[in-house]
Amino acid sequence: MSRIDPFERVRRLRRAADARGTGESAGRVPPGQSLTHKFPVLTYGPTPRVSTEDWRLRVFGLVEAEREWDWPGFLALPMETQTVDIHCVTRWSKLDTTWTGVPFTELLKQAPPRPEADHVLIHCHGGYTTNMRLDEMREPGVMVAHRYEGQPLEREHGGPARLLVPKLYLWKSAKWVSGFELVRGNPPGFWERHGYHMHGDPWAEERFG
Ligand SMILES: Nc1nc2c(c(=O)[nH]1)N[C@H]1C(S)=C(S)[C@@H](COP(=O)(O)O)O[C@H]1N2
Ligand SMILES: [Mo]
Repeated sequence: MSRIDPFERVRRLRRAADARGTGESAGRVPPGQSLTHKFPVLTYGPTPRVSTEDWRLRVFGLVEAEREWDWPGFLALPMETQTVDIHCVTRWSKLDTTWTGVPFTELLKQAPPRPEADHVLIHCHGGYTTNMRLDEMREPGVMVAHRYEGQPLEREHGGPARLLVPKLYLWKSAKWVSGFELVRGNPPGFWERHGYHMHGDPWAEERFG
């Protein structure tokens, strides 16, 4: 016989249904993922320490004109705030996370890609890299985020600023981002060289290459 009171039992069943994506979160949890209300930190290697004084962001490679922003210059760019679900390949998903940042398309306006460019290799302080298709980098929602839930982005989550690519697994959302290199061809980034999928769509479970 269960000693759990019936209301607690219902709450537990609801939470379990949510974690499977069958409750209120139905249709929002990709296959093989579970919901978390925490915000786990996943970093390979040491956590870089980047002051806003030293911070720079470059767009370079196959562009008509290279551009570099310092922190005040970056903050002067047009900003957006969006609420999105995020999905980590280690099988957690988190719903309704709110981010503020500069849409990637705003950076491209000042550093237009050359016609032959078709991918972007993303560089970070600390050496992490990841690769993206240029057409997907232009999609709404792709931003260099510097605020999370209305607060400055914490260092462990990529502060001062990180890339956010909500529709792909979170390893594409490079923390402590320092540069976008426009390239032709699709050079694998750090995790892509270590067996992760070249694309990383959570709905197609593109986990491993
Ligand atoms: N520079 C850098 N960016 C990174 C990583 C990293 O190790 N270094 N890890 C990636 C991985 S695998 C994930 S799942 C997310 C985790 O972001 P979080 O620590 O804010 O949850 O950051 C991604 N961006
Ligand atoms: Mo990850």
